[in-house]
Amino acid sequence: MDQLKQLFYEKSQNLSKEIKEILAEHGTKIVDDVQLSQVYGGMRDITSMLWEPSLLDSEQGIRFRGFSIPELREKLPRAANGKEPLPEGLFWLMLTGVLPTKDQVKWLTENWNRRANVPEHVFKTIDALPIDTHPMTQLSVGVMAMQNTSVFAQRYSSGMQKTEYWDATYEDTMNLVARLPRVAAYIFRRVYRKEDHVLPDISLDWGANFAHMLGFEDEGFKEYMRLFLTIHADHEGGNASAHTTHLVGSTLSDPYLSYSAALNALAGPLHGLANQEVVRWIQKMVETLGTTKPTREQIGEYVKSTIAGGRVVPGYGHAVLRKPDPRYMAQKQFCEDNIPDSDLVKIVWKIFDVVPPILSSLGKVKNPWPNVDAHSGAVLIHYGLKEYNFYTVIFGISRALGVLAAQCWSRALGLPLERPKSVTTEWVKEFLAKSEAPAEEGK
Ligand code: HAX
Repeated sequence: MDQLKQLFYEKSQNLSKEIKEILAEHGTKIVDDVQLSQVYGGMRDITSMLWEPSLLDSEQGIRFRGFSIPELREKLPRAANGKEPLPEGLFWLMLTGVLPTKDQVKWLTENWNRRANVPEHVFKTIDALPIDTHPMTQLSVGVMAMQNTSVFAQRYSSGMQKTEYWDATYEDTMNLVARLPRVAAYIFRRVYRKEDHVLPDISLDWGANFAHMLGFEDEGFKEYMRLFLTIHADHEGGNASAHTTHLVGSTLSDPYLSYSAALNALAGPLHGLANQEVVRWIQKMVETLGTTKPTREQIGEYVKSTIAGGRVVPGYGHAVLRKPDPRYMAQKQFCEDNIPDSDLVKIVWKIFDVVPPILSSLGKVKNPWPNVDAHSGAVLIHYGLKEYNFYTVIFGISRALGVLAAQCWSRALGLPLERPKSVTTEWVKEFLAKSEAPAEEGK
């Protein structure tokens, strides 16, 4: 058994035992109550699922196994001469709850490099799609095309025992994460670089190799890619891509099937597609205003016209957060340190000055602050990756780390099929009539 698998096995066995004890003693404790407005309101905030890799606080933002993003940027191992964390280290942390050493991260990079071979039929499947198919759809199809190699599916059909599910899920997770950058880069070069593909360089870490296969050799871009792939990896379990992975995986669909489903959720404009929408929106603003250096007043008028047109301001607002997203702030800091003079980045910062008061003045927006997607596009454009339809793919590659680590935990803990209760409005009316009846009778 490899060292990461061994550590994960020990940790998950211990937690499994602890959970049994917790449930035996406290299984009937009430952790939440549900209001009718939440039933109609996208189940917002209902405490109802388990997700080990990370936890979101509405004020402080995401914590991965207790570590905030600034702490991770300080504590996780880095590349030689690099300042940003290696995403491999975050995966180790999410899977085991333990910060890895530099040597452990090196081992993981090498392990993924050994697993990274993508079967030829996957490329042929992608090639069969029309070139104008959205890159997120191409990635989802590419992942589905790899499903025939699922260790979980193969072992399940040969009668695998329940106690072995975690092992097969771990193998699929490691193989899939290792292969994803190659598949994503293939799609990028196919669509935007006339099929001039770049082979992997196994001397590089996971993030830098991805940048290399996309065709970007700039060290600044490689550092940003490591940061990007770290901060987008997980956002607890209730967001659409994570929850989709959890739901689909709970039927014992293997990691390829569940993660492909997650990509389809991430591809929605209210979720991951927002990063491409932000850039499209800024470019339209620059075009409409006729300047790459708009004033705050000009930006304010443009924001108001977006809202008056019945559209949302992309990159702003969040279902849980009530403060500026620490993932936005990490990117802002990266830009202040590395590319403070980019015109586009400066526009992103001016938008931050202008949008929150306007959204607050509407009186209905619960969080007027920027989220992660408000910043990333401007940085990618600065380094030359201008093809914004590809941005959500990069988000998707990162998100694999969190949702698949969580899937390993779900299978190790033996979590069951997910099946919440739904109701009809007819049911609601009857429920209200019954709950109001005693008070009426008492009059
Ligand atoms: N611009 C304009 N109006 C906004 C808004 C924004 N950025 N954010 C919220 N609102 C509006 C909502 O549309 C809603 O209006 P109606 O009642 O008229 O329908 C009202 O304010 C209340 O919404 P909310 O409770 O504050 O927000 P939700 O939890 O319902 O939705 C969203 C959260 C992120 C979907 C929302 O803020 C939004 O649409 N933002 C823009 C898109 C975006 O940036 N998405 C990425 C989010 C982060 C993420 O998942 N990344 O992957």
